[in-house]
Amino acid sequence: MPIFEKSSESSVTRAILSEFTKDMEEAIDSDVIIVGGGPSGLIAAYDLARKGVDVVIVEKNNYLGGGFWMGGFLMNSVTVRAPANKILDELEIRYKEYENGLYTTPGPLACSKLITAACEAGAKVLNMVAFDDVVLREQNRVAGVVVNWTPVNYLPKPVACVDPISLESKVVIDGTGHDASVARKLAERNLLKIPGCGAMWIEASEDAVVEKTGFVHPGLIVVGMSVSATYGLPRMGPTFGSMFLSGRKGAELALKSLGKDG
Ligand code: 48F
Repeated sequence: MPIFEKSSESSVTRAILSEFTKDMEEAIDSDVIIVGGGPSGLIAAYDLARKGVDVVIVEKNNYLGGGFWMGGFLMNSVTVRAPANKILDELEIRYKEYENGLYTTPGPLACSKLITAACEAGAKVLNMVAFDDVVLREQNRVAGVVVNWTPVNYLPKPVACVDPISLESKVVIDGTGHDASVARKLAERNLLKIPGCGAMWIEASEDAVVEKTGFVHPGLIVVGMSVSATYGLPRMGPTFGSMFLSGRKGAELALKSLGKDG
């Protein structure tokens, strides 16, 4: 007596393909595209999706979480400074106080719970999909992204001529971390200047990243470390409170521009 229900190779392949086709069709037009599924992008996705916004995360890796799986130097504990621990409370992620206002939580636990929160809230995910370029409309407003399969970037030259496709959205959020990939594309076209991150200074950088989070160009919001790269702010290393608060602020600004903040 077999343990599992009867099925076949063709049914399994069809099941995957039909779901993929549906997911892809839904991602073609959305309210908000978030490029990069690190901690700042995930918080933005979580906040937007639970407010009923149609949100798509474009992530070049086959996993979400970015740098949030580890706390630096391949050590698992990630740190968060007050008041961002309130977001850990909200997501029911357990943590410990190390010293006044400085908290630690295991990266694998915190990261997987944040991913779960964003996905459960309804954020759609396209993984192994790399941002390649922006869609620009009148007055150079960012109106979407041009994407390709991540592996295409690693093909040998003779077979690398695979055209990308485009996805449209009302707002794009750059959550690509230090790369600031979306903002950098605008810089390539002389529409922005990107100085890159400054040297390490945790104390100053976390406040500055949250303060500067916002629209850098019509249609484009920067969150997380892409804010730092875009404005030349100091880097902060393995502490994540400002990634949460920046992602949350980015979501609020997106909601406002969509007229859904009421
Ligand atoms: O780097 P990442 O975790 O960005 P973040 O949300 O958080 C930064 C912290 O992890 C840490 C720090 C402060 O605490 O210094 O570094 O700002 O996540 C960025 C995500 O974007 C994806 C990348 O794989 C990662 O998951 N990404 C980067 N470039 C692209 C991209 C691209 N061109 N297309 C799609 N995804």
